[in-house]
Amino acid sequence: MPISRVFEGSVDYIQILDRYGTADINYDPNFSEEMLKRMYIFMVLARRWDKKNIALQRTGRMYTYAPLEGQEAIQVGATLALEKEDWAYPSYRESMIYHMRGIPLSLVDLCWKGIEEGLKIDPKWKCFPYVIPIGTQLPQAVGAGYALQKRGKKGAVLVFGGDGSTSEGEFHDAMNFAGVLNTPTVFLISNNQYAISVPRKWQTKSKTLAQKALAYGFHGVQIDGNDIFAVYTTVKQALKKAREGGGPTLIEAVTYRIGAHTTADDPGKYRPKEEEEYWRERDPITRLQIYMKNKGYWDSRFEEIVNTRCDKRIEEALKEAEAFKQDPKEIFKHVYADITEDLEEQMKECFEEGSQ
Ligand SMILES: Cc1ncc(C[n+]2csc(CCOP(=O)(O)OP(=O)(O)O)c2C)c(N)n1
Repeated sequence: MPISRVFEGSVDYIQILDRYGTADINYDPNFSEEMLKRMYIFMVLARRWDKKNIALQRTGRMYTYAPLEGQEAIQVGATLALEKEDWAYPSYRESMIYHMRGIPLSLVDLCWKGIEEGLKIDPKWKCFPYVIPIGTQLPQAVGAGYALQKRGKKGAVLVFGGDGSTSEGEFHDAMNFAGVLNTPTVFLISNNQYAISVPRKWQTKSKTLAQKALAYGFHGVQIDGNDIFAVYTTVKQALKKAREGGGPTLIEAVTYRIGAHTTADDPGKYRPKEEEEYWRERDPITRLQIYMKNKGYWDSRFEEIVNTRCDKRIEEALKEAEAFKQDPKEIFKHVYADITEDLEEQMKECFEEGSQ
């Protein structure tokens, strides 16, 4: 019986900047001082904004919020790799993408304050509002890429998801269509090890998430998601390939959610403390800081200026967001296109005199 191998595949892992802040000599992109500072400032802004939001939620000034600490390199590195003509489909944990695409931070704040206005994003920013049903943005992004392709327009689509999203049917639908139609789609999966309390090993028996691309006929690669050089370089290459008609890529960015899933979650109930310590030692901001310090681009004075400016921007945006007057009835109006009878009833009940 003749036996021949009909398929063979492998997945590479890419890390350029290690946890001690040392870049691989062969792959160091040698970014300019300006670019390194941009990367650093956006990551610091993301982290300080995140901490502020958690504090605001605790004091009732913000609704349920999805913390991003530890995952800054993915959102900042990937957004910097986008060109103007590209589209971004963020997931709910990649809030900084909106602001980096040009959307005022005050609008992002509004969105986390549960105010619909925050999700009314002008199409000029080429950034889709995030969706809460897990994975639904994936086929939408493939459709958007297909539309660009059909209309002969320039640009690629970068879509984000979590490790949990790879178990959804939408992920597989999206991957299949992207492969078959050769759409200009870059799937960036932030493997932060957990989908709420479900660990990565319960999502799939596959050794990597990246290898799932091979089954759909395109390239998959795993990267260190806490290494902004690896994120930027890999996403940049994948977007270029997509724009040039080379089709989709799946990038699995290995990272860790340092905080809770949302402000309504307590990770202490399902994660060992040592795990958090392990990942804190691999912090994306610290390693870039060491790299920049070694180049003479970072010192404590620079740090002070960055922190002060970021805090000022955060405070100004918050002031603007808090000045926004929303009719509280609005929150009942966007669940369905037309308000249903029972929602109407709930709304009345809620605003009856004397009700809390
Ligand atoms: C279709 C669907 N099922 C369940 C949920 C509830 N849910 C909200 S977040 C979440 C976990 C998602 O994990 P992952 O995709 O890894 O992203 P992460 O939150 O870790 O960034 C789940 C199950 C949902 N929002 N949508």
